[in-house]
Amino acid sequence: MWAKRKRGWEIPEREATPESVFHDRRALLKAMGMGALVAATGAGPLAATPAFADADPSAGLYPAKANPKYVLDRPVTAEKLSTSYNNFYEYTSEKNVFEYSDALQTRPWSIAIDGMVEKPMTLGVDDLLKKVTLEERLYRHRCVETWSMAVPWTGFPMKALLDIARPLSSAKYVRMTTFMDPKMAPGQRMFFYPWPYIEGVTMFEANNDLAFLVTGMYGKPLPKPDGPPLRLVLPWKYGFKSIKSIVQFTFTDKQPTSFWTALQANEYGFWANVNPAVPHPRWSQATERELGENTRRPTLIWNGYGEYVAAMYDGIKGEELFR
Ligand SMILES: Nc1nc2c(c(=O)[nH]1)N[C@H]1C(S)=C(S)[C@@H](COP(=O)(O)O)O[C@H]1N2
Ligand SMILES: [Mo]
Repeated sequence: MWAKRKRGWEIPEREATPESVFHDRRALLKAMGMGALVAATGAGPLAATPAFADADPSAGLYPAKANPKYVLDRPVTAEKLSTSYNNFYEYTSEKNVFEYSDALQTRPWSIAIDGMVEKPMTLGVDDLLKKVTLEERLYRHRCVETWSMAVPWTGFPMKALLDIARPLSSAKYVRMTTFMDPKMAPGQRMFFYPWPYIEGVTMFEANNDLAFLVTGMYGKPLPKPDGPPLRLVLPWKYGFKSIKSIVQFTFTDKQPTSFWTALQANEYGFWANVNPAVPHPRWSQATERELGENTRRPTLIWNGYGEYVAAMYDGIKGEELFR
């Protein structure tokens, strides 16, 4: 069984999940009618990995040209690990998302751009893809739970989305929202979570070179567990900021309250910049374990991306930048 197959980099679920929402997963899955599905998947997690072979109208855009500016200090994580050990609470609060995420239907997929913009609009993801140029970037990813990975993402700079959206100068933040559809995402029937998943960044952050809207990985469209057809990747922040399967970008002058902040504000703040010196209330952030590796590596401030991002935070006083 997946749940018993504990690998070196995993930390116990009870440590990774806020106490206030730690429920009996088995009872919950049963209540959602998923008990049988879990029990039936006896072949082991990797054997059960689906082929992600859905017809995808964007498939011809891959592989995209690599941007050589972003280099890694560690090997690229094996694709079979980064697509079978995931956080996507819309499907499950455990890591075997791939056992459920085939239910995610990524076409048709509408994206709304609204709030403080010159003209609100809704466009299909394939129309959006026609307006941007895809490129591949190697980025490190650091989850707040202390696992990490290094991935070749394909996408376009968030800046390009701002050019399409034309926000008003009064806009200070971009609030992003994941789809809401409990029929397609059984995890959204877990009523104690504040669905839908929401995240936000400042306009400065959205304009930063590193802010990347991702549509693919490993030279192919994003597999279902990783949040297709469009997700954010912010490599200097804890992974929970990198919202998946986005359906709405709202420009606003109010700091958005994210899913995790709404759930547990004392543990998950707005800024969530990676910092090894600031522990999570329930564990240290000093080191991390790459998926597939057994020894821990030191975690770097800003996840090693300080040269690109640290200056954005120079003037900010009295706020918790690292939680
Ligand atoms: N909609 C949504 N986005 C999400 C999450 C989620 O549960 N739902 N989990 C976040 C967390 S905690 C992490 S670490 C990353 C994981 O991305 P990956 O599964 O592609 O590694 O997605 C983030 N984006
Ligand atoms: Mo995470």
